[in-house]
Amino acid sequence: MQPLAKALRQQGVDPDLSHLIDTIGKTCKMIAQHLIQGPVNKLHGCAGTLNSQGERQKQLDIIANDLLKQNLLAQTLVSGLASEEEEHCVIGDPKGRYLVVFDPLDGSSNIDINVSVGTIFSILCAPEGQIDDQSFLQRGHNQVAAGYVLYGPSVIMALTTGQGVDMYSLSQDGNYYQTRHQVKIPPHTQEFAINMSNQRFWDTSMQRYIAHLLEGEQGPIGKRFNMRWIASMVAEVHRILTRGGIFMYPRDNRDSMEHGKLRLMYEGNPMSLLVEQAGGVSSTGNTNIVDICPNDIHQRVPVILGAMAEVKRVITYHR
Ligand code: P6P
Repeated sequence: MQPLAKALRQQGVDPDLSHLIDTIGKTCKMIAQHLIQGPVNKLHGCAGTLNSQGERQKQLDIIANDLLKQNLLAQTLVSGLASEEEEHCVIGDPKGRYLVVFDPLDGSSNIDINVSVGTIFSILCAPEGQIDDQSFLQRGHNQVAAGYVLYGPSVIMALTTGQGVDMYSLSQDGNYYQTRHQVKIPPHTQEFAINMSNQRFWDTSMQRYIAHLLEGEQGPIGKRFNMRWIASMVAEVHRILTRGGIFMYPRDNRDSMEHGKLRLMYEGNPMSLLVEQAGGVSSTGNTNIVDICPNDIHQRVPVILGAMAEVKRVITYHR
């Protein structure tokens, strides 16, 4: 098995981009250590603060965010970063080539119950001139790299630089080693992930699709489905990249959910690039997520991603 740096070199990835990805990987090792030590160091629970979107912050949300900011801003490669935990972008080195967008600890409601959480990252090229929030408003297919680090029984990075998806597992020697190469999502599936408790709020198109899906062999879809819901997008996407499936977080008719719950820039786009690079599809139900022209770094987006044939079926229900 080859280490991350060697694998990126062999793929001909720009050395600066490789160095930036390595920095993210090293920072996620630090985050993993804080997660392991969480209970002993009394780092579980809320910090008593709200993030810029009024969401209660866990102590480990803040620690993960601070570690990523500190290590990325120490790089001359980074001209700016944006984070779920920061209202506006944070300016880096004016000569930096890259912008980094991240959700430092996705699924953090799972921390206190010791269920998998993850760091999601997206790397864009920095435009010329002074960096501000507008600089980040680039379509998902502009990403030069995207990935996540899943903190589960193993610490695993899934990464794409536009040449397919590879997975790297953290070893005791502190290095990430390639354990999956050119991951592919099977086009068909019998496993779906959605928060069923929101069923009464969905659009009728989503209600009809899920109703048909639950009718199993006797229904119009004609096959039985199994269900999973981990409430951690990183874990759901990792399952889909590993064994297939479809994940949905649709919009619904509640006030704050007209565009869904998940964030385009640091959840929707990086996960959509990974899924598309692995042969899957990622859609709002009406348009490919990576084609959306963003208008705000924290905008929300409905997400339907995974097995190509199943996502395309959901899209037909939206028409
Ligand atoms: P719900 C975690 O808070 C997250 O942003 C995603 O990781 C996850 O898929 C979703 O929200 C879970 O949402 O409404 O089921 O708690």
